[in-house]
Amino acid sequence: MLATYHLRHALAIVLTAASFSAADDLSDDLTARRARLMERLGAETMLVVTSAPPRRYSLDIDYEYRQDSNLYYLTGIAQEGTSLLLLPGNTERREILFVKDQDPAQEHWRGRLLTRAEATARSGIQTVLSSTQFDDVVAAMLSRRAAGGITEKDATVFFDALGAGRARVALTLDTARPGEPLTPTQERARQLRDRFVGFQAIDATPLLTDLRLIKTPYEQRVLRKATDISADAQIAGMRTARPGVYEYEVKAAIEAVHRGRGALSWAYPSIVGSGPNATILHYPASDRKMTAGDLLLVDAACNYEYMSPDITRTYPISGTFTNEQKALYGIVLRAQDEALRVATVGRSLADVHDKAAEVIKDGLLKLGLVTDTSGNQYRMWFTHGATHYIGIDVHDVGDNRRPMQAGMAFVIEPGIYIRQSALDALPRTPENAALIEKLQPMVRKYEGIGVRVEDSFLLDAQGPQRLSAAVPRTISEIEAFMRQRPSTSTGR
Ligand SMILES: [Mn+2]
Repeated sequence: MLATYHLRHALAIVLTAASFSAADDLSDDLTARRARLMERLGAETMLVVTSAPPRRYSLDIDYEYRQDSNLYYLTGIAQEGTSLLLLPGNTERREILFVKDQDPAQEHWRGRLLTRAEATARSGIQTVLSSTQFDDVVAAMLSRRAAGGITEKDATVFFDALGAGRARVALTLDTARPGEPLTPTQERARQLRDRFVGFQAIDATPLLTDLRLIKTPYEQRVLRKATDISADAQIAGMRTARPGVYEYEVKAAIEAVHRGRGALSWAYPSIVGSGPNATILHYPASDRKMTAGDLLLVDAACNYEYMSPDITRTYPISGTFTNEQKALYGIVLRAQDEALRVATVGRSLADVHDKAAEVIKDGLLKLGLVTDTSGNQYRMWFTHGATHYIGIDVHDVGDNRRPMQAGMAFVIEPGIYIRQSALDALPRTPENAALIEKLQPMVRKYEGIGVRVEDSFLLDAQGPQRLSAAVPRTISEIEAFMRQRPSTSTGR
């Protein structure tokens, strides 16, 4: 097994150099993804997946378009108005893609649309029809009529299943959220159930989640590239940060690298929080001028070709950690290191989180920031989970309790955030009053320090690979990097 792995690994490197991002490479991978999904859907099922709607920014301006993750996973098409039908039981046409018609007037305003040949070349789907035919073809299939080049003979298995009342229509229904309006897909399912009979509407999301959890070799290459760009961007941020510089200048330096290296955008809005802002988990503003002695917490990564890694670094902008900063940073770093040892095949992300939490609890106890490690006291200072999957979505789909397998991609991101307000918010019980009295001196000592360390990992046959290893991480690496930077703003 090991020898085979090495051979395949070596071959993959050669292929990467020769054909990375070549269209046939992507279309082959997409074709294989759909084949795996069709096998799980079964012959008596029809899958329907549609695009994300455009979102209004203000008046006649939209937000930058973001394709639906599942549609992108199955087609590689980021163009709005795209839909996919899969009919695994068909003998001829099992895959039909629907794309917007070309329209010179529209394209003059909004940019060119894919030709059908281009849609085929990218997705590997041979049958490409107009998006205006989509509803009619779905209706025909559910009425046992030929349409879109699918003959009655071709669709015999699905039509017979409809006739017998055991067909299934799979849609990405997700979880219905109580009190919230139906999503467009849930609304579509309701309409189909009202109009047609002989089938049950099922949720395709769990099947897609299973597939998306294990990254294909193609996805692994894109994720590596996305992480390389994100790591370079973090390093550009470290070069820019110094006393007198605004947080937004660091953010701009980071995002310039994302866009300058061909990423679509950020994977999530960049978090650049200095001083006390480092204790705000999703600090959005970035308008503070940094001063000597600040720690800067930067949680930023790019969306490159619909792959979203996730990296956080926390560093002293003057180049040297204070003793208090070093004490908290050391705990977080140790939590990540020890949690990483648990990140092996067969263990789960929940186990990895638990290990990180254990190390943080012990560290906080030693510093006098908790008095007891048996309960949830540490939750005052470590307020989030330490792990999540990454992929097309930065918080990618999948259950954290699942045993890990090769091909899974994830982060480990422990953090400690010391805020007086966490103590002040405790209900005023006698026990809490005693606790507050004990903790208060230490909270004062560490007040306003926020630390998070996060790396993106890919689990392969040899164990977890730290994809974001290029960014300085240990105290000595960070201090050496910050001291060796150019001393003027020319490094920006
Ligand atoms: Mn994260």
